[in-house]
Amino acid sequence: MENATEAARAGPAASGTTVVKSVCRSCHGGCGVKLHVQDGRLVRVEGDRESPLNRGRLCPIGTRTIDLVYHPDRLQYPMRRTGARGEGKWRRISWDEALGEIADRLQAIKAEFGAESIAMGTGTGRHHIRWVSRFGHALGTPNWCEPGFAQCFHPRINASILTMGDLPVNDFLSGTPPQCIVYWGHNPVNSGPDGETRFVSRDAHAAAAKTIVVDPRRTELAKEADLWLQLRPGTDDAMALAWLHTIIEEGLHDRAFVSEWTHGFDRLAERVRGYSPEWAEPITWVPAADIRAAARLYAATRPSMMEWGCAIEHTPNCIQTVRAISMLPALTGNIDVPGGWVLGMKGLGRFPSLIENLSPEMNAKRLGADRFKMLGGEGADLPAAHIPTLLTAMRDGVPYPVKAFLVFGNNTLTTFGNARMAHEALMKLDLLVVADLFMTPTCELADIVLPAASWPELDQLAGLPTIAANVVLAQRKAVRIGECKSDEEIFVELARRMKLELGTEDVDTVLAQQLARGCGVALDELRERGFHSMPMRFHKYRDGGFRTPTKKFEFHSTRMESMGYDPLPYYEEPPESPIATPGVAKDFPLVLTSGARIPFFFNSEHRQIAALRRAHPDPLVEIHPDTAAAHGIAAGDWVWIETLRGRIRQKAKLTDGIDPRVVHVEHGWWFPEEPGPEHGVWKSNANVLTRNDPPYDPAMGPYHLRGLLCRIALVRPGEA
Ligand SMILES: Nc1nc2c(c(=O)[nH]1)N[C@H]1C(S)=C(S)[C@@H](COP(=O)(O)OP(=O)(O)OC[C@H]3O[C@@H](n4cnc5c(=O)[nH]c(N)nc54)[C@H](O)[C@@H]3O)O[C@H]1N2
Ligand SMILES: Nc1nc2c(c(=O)[nH]1)N[C@H]1C(S)=C(S)[C@@H](COP(=O)(O)OP(=O)(O)OC[C@H]3O[C@@H](n4cnc5c(=O)[nH]c(N)nc54)[C@H](O)[C@@H]3O)O[C@H]1N2
Ligand code: SF4
Ligand SMILES: [Mo]
Repeated sequence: MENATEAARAGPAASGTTVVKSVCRSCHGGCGVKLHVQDGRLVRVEGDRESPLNRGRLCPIGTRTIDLVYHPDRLQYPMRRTGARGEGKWRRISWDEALGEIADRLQAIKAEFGAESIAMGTGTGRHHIRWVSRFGHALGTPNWCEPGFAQCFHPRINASILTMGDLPVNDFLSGTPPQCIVYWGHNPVNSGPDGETRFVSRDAHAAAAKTIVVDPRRTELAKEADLWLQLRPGTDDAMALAWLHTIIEEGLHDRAFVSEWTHGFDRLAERVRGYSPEWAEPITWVPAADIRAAARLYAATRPSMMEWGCAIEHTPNCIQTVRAISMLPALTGNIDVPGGWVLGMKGLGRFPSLIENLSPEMNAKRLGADRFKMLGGEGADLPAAHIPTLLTAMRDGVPYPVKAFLVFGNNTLTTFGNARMAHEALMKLDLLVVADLFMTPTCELADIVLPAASWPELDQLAGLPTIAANVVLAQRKAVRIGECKSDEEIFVELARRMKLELGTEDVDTVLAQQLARGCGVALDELRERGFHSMPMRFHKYRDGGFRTPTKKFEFHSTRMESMGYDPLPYYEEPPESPIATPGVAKDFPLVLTSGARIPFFFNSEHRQIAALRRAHPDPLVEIHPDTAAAHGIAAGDWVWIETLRGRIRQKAKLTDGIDPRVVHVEHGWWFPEEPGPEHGVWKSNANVLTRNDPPYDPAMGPYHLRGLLCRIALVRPGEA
């Protein structure tokens, strides 16, 4: 049997069981695992004690892998809709029929409207993320999207590449403990976050002498911190500018590093002169003395890690916020040092994205590329389409029609800003194909649904930028369920069926090429061990400089300047806020933030896994007890949360760890147990509340997910 032979190669185990070394990818991933297989069935998932990224530990989600793989609701064969779009009527079809129909309809749409009218979509940090754009490029379309490129991690990646030539991550593995850690809009003990695993992050936390937390909510990390700055959501730019001001005005910066290795220090000093902690206090709601104390503590304590998270990317001033925060480690000499920020060792070679298949004219058609050059054009590492612009093209046909959307692992209706608008757009398509593990509310709108293999069912590689600085990991297929195929296999089969000139090599060939261009370890050898650690080098910029035009860390960004964006960071009030729109604030007086990660779910996933759902059965809205009392709300009551876009309900969790003027809602909620086709997607979905209309970040296009205006009310009997 195919599965058993594959497993046998990976090593012996007790009585009839084989053990396959792999990597968990239920979050962005990284934890080493041993998959125990008996008679072709996964019987145990064990943390790999040898893996430097988790040393045998697994989080609640990883622990429930078997429940995910064998869940009775898993999609196991392709389906075609029989009723109207979104009516929820389906019939089983064969792969042959599914791929045949998709191929024919794509050829017809391409012939009539051009390749650009076909868009590709995927979800955050998936194993197959790069394969989605690869297939799109092979097909000839420049339009592909992923929420992370719009809104999460990729603003950090692209801004870092422009600023210092590479994405920095924290040095968790060299054994040098950080003296200080700053958690800025990031809660890595709950999130299996980007660029690290929660376990290496916890170990660093335990070793750190000092910690500082910048977060509107009193998280577990905030409770333990030396300093907690409880800022107003959406004001991270003002906070970061005040830190820069303090460090520079007080001369706390690392003069040797700054003078030898940075560009534009004087211009930065001039820019931040007016951004004092006193200036920032009324904007951020944090006392100036606390801001100053944090900047001083941070500058005085080295080496220091900057743990930054997606909260800083969820406003339309995202790029300048990211840039301002990225300058703090440079000012304090914490770049590419043990126990600080490090630049990666490039274990994986560049992925063959096939973007060279697109002509300059086709590249120019990428939706949003003309405006958002750091997302869709010359300032992007891998250019992507701008999601609101793409949805508008689907819904309204401008600037040109988008007729087909092929979605590989994204729950569009729950995770894109302004979910109602996303729904209107999907309803207008000629062809919607969704590959997923489960029948999500987004799948329910499709023409064809494809059953995707879950992570223990497929082969892949993983490494920076999604995981660790000097480690490359092999993900291994241990089992297969029903007729599922991996996303990568689906792309290869579809490319072959459409007789495309590119993108038809089998998966292993591409993986082997990528490895050969990187750390050079052979695929088989890597698969046997599960991971490969390269020797880490620090201060790599000392040979030849940073990979920027000036060869320096650029406070003043020459590339942003040449693209027509402000080369220095600035403050901009979120477009909907008590300060920007006092008129709206009269009716919607509370500041709304969303999306803080829950350890039991990954974004919109895992609500159907009984053990995880028991641990967190309902969506919770966090409210200060005084605010709740003023609205007649008690703990556990269902509460309406309403913005200019719409209203949802979540259950009240009262906590004095949140400012009385702020409310936090959980994101990603739908209810797999409720009847289709909606599965309760409009009930508690945070993105009914958010917006995706302008203004956007001028360089990258992010819209507004955190720091909006809302009001709350008790849900009365009979109202729900
Ligand atoms: N209001 C608000 N909205 C947010 C956020 C927030 O903080 N607040 N966070 C934003 C962020 S940072 C992100 S990155 C996005 C995430 O948005 P998404 O990427 O959409 O998030 P997920 O729910 O993790 O994944 C989507 C789907 O992928 C499926 N899936 C899992 N594994 C596979 C696989 O191997 N193959 C296939 N084909 N499918 C698979 C899952 O079943 C799920 O239905 O959400 C964003 N939305
Ligand atoms: N278990 C689990 N792991 C996950 C995910 C998941 O859903 N579940 N999602 C994955 C994804 S896509 C991502 S991007 C990462 C995200 O993981 P993180 O980067 O850790 O982000 P969050 O947990 O969303 O938010 C971190 C903190 O930001 C705070 N916050 C809210 N608004 C603001 C603000 O305006 N400013 C500041 N400074 N802080 C604010 C929240 O209170 C929260 O404590 O986690 C990934 N890993
Ligand atoms: S933290 Fe992520 S990779 Fe690690 S066990 Fe949990 S879900 Fe898997
Ligand atoms: Mo994300």
